Amino acid sequence: MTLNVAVLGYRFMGKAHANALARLPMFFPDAPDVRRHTLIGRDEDALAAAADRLGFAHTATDWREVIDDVDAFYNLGPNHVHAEPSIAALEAGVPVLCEKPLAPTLADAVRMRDAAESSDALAACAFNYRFVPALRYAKGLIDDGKIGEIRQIRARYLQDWLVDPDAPWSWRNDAEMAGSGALGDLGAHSVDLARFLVGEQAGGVDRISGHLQTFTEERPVEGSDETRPVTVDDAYTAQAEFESGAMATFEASRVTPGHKNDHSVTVHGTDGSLRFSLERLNELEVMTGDARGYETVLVTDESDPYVEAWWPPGHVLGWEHTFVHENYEFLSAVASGDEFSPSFADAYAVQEVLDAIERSDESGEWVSVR
Ligand code: SOE
Repeated sequence: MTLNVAVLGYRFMGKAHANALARLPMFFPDAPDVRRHTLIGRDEDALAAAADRLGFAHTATDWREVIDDVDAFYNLGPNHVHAEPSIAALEAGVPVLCEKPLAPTLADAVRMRDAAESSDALAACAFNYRFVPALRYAKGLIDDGKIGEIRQIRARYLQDWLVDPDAPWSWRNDAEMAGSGALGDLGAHSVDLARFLVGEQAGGVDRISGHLQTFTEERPVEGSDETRPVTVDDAYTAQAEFESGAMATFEASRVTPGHKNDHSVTVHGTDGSLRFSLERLNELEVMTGDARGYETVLVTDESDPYVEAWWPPGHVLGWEHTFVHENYEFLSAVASGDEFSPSFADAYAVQEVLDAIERSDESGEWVSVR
């Protein structure tokens, strides 16, 4: 069976997913046969060049013309174009893989969650960090009770690309298009990972207190003398309580000098701790039992669920491999009819937390997530 895939968006995420689709037949021979069918975008010239480079057979400037012709639809556009095409695809029974965060607003996320619930097609959200082997290994340790009962989670995602006040304005600085800033772009990953790692044991996030800050109020528009207002946060912090009583702190920023893509997650239980940093993604720091400190486990041996597909143990993987694993799992589920997570329901649960953080910032008080 060949799955024809249409992809909306051809920049950063378009490249990451097209690379993944191209790698599948080389490294995952049991993956369904996939055809990069149509690349969708608005600028015809740029689109044609991207389709050529990324290996797509066709291009289209309107997603409506494509959805009925394909077996899966990837929505990799800016956040404000997540809802309408994804809902239309699900209504047509076409499986969707949508980039994160699910939507710019909770209201859009509700519509997307509902469309997914009423459709027989798979609705997946592309939280690629769930497919880092070290984090899958960490989840296995937590589920096996190796660190005991979960008490504390700390997730921090720091970048620096907006430190310079003259860094150009983009849709990511606009509340209408992006929803929020560091919160939705980066915080969504942290909240999803916390749910992935400890959700089974700790339940959902119950209540939260959050704070958002914008340090640069306007930014220059590239290629003109104009400036535009920044209507999203540059950074956020939050403290949360899970249903089990476990405590979490979340933090993200796009204005932290010296941090390029520094996502770190620490989990403490009654019997041990786990520590992960995206900057050392082949490793997991593990402290269990009577050990007096963390041991660094190189997750490129039999503990890596994808090791067979790649290189001999010890030959490290990178950021792009997370997309290959994600595409492998998603398309395999499309072909087999199996479940896939993270689903739209998972992404909606993340969106509820993001929304609660904004509500808390506005009210200056702790708020309940539901
Ligand atoms: C930009 O901040 C960005 O590309 C995010 O949008 C991604 O989700 C993250 O993985 C890397 O940084």
